[in-house]
Amino acid sequence: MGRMQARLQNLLLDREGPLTRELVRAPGGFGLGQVPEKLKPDATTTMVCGYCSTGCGMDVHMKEGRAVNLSPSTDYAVNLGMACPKGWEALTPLSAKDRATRPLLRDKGGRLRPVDWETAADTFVTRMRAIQEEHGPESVAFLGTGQMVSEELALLGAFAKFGMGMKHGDGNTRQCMATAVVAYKQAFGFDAPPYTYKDFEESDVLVFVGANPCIAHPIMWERVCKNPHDPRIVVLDPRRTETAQAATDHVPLRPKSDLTLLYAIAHVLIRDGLIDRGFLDAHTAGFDDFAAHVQAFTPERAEEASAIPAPEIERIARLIGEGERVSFWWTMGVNQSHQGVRTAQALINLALMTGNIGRPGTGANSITGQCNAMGSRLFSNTTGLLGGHAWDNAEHRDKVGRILGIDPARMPTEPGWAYDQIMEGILAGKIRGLWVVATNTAHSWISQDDARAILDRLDFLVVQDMYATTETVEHADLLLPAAGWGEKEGTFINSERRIGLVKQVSRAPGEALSDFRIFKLLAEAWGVGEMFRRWSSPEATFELLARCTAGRPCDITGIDGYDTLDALRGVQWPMPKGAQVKRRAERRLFEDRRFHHPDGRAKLLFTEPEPLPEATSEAFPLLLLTGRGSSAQWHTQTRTGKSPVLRKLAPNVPYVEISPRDAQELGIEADELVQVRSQRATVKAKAFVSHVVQPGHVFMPMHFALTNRLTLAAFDPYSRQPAYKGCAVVIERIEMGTPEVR
Ligand SMILES: Nc1nc2c(c(=O)[nH]1)N[C@H]1C(S)=C(S)[C@@H](COP(=O)(O)OP(=O)(O)OC[C@H]3O[C@@H](n4cnc5c(=O)[nH]c(N)nc54)[C@H](O)[C@@H]3O)O[C@H]1N2
Ligand SMILES: Nc1nc2c(c(=O)[nH]1)N[C@H]1C(S)=C(S)[C@@H](COP(=O)(O)OP(=O)(O)OC[C@H]3O[C@@H](n4cnc5c(=O)[nH]c(N)nc54)[C@H](O)[C@@H]3O)O[C@H]1N2
Ligand code: SF4
Ligand SMILES: [Mo]
Repeated sequence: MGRMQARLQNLLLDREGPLTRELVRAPGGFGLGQVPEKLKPDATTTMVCGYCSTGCGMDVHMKEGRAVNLSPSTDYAVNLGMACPKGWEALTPLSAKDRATRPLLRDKGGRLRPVDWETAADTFVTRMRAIQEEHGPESVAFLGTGQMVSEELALLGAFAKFGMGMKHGDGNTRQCMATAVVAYKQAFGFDAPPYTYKDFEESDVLVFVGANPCIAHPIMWERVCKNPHDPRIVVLDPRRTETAQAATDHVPLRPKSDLTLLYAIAHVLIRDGLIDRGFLDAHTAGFDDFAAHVQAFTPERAEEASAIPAPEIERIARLIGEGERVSFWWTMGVNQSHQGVRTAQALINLALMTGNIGRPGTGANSITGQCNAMGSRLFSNTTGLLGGHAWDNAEHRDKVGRILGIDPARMPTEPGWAYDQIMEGILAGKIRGLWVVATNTAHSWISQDDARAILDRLDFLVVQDMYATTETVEHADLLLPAAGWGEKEGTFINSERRIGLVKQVSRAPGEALSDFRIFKLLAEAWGVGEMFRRWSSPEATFELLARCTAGRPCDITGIDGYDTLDALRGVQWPMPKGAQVKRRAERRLFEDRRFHHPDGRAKLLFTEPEPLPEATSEAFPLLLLTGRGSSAQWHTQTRTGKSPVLRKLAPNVPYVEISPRDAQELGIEADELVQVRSQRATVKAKAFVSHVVQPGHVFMPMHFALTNRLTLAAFDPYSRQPAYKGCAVVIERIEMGTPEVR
């Protein structure tokens, strides 16, 4: 038996019975510590949820070594005994019938056929290598995710870039958080969301911009509801969302007019002396230029842009200026915009101008999306070198190289391409091989007809997923079957920077392997297994990653292993060596008012607002907004779609929300099937006639693949995040003789 075969056999043997210590240590074995032996067969264990970035703690109840049920933890600082429907139903999707259980390889006839892991690994290596040999090492790329544990993200990024010699790799975090990352880096000197969830309870004014936490972060919203200060809750959203309905003040601004409106608020604050000059002088840079810039942004000018009356803008400005503890929260209504970074920074500026940072109940706070978007920001090796380092810094490369035992000469010296550049690279024939891990590009990427055509141009597409039926798998040449949340261990970082533990409470079906094991296997097959010896298990990897953070703002060298995370009930970064952190502690950043730029000051940044990339016109008179439809649906629904309970809690057919006035003008009845057309595509959806959307706007949830057939590929210039919210469409009745939608 060859060496490779022996390793593979060990790998698969592990899956049959409980993994013994002997097997872990066996020569040639992967040496991956496994959790089941740690778990008592009928005990209850604790871990964090694998959907959204809230990061709720769950008590998972085991019977005969397998999870049978779960309930939200009452002693976890995040959720205090609460969970949303997805969390309660988190185990169900694991036993779905369409789980990927064996590697599948597309044959000459175009059909995906089962192969063994050895063939899969061999094919991966042979095909990727052949492409690199013909077109250069940079002709293969990867797309990762914010939905794997940090240990896996890091191993993927390290193997791809240091082992395989890839230069370009990005992830779905680009679709989601890139804007916040850039906004924070430029303003604070480091990607540092400053808040703790306790701030939801401690504010007396909360300003939510382009965020719908009632649906997207229901347990964060529960924390808002626990606020004892009878707070003012201001919601800036073109739609009258569930959150807007529950707020004290809804500002239904025109889409993407936020920038102008926020500048007008700054204008009023300065004009009326409602700013904290002492704070600005001592801890910030750029205020005078900013003040000069917003001089021209009168409430009247903002009224014209936003359709919010000037006196109302003045009123909101005063609420902010006169509040004691004001917090600003933003999500995708800001990030997914052609001017997202500067809009986020306009919010940061408001917090800085009013001294609302580093104190309880304050902050310029970006709410993250996926369970481990924050982990991907620190450890994915995409935009930055792992552990909060920079590619173009030789000292950083040396330090990380030393800790990992990897030659820094193997490290790229600049960031690779962003997601959209990788897609463009495929179109230009520069990228020929792509490895997509835990994201569903053919559903979620913007302007999807183009996206699918682009995927089909690849010489070799590898998809690594839990399910064999995703839209992206349809385009794959090779499918690698992955274990999901609950079937492997590792750590997630939530929105408030809390590192939480994920455990194995169930066995993956068939021959599916954890992503960690798949990466180890492929590294062996590639011939660089030795390079990743130190990454012997997820926990050993965590320890390596922690060491890499030494001296960075995200320093977690004080966390000595998973047991500490468990004992403290999650830990918010930073926790440097020697730091004393209490169990269930809730900590915020910048209490010392020192930011991460060399001069310790935060920067106020600004720009001229730009028009929408695609304005409405006579032919396309309506503006399409997209986003989350319900708390029971997750993204492309590969997971939530498998739960009969969750399916009952949300509409199962594609729909478009339209205002009663527009519906009447177009002669559209409630629940009628209509045609939605953009310059890219025409799709059919049910008309939901609702006051939630304003006349002139329509909304479609992102949970159905057809929504992104309509969207326009436009991006923020600084973050390269797609502008998913705002393209021009027309809605038409389907009458006799209407041509079939293709
Ligand atoms: N149930 C559920 N929860 C989720 C997810 C899910 O799929 N399902 N996904 C998770 C992820 S990854 C993310 S990123 C978050 C997203 O969480 P959110 O950002 O809260 O959700 P969205 O619905 O995408 O967008 C929020 C709001 O932005 C508004 N908006 C659109 N354009 C504008 C604008 O120009 N200005 C302003 N002010 N508002 C605008 C929309 O009307 C929408 O109500 O949710 C996370 N939580
Ligand atoms: N129109 C529109 N489009 C949008 C958005 C919008 O608001 N409007 N929002 C954007 C945002 S914010 C986001 S975050 C993206 C999300 O877009 P995607 O990342 O494409 O969405 P998911 O459905 O979460 O895809 C995750 C994939 O990983 C698989 N998976 C889950 N767990 C694991 C695992 O542990 N290992 C492996 N290997 N696979 C796993 C799932 O089966 C699924 O196929 O969508 C973006 N697209
Ligand atoms: S709010 Fe988010 S983390 Fe909490 S249970 Fe729901 S999906 Fe899971
Ligand atoms: Mo997201």
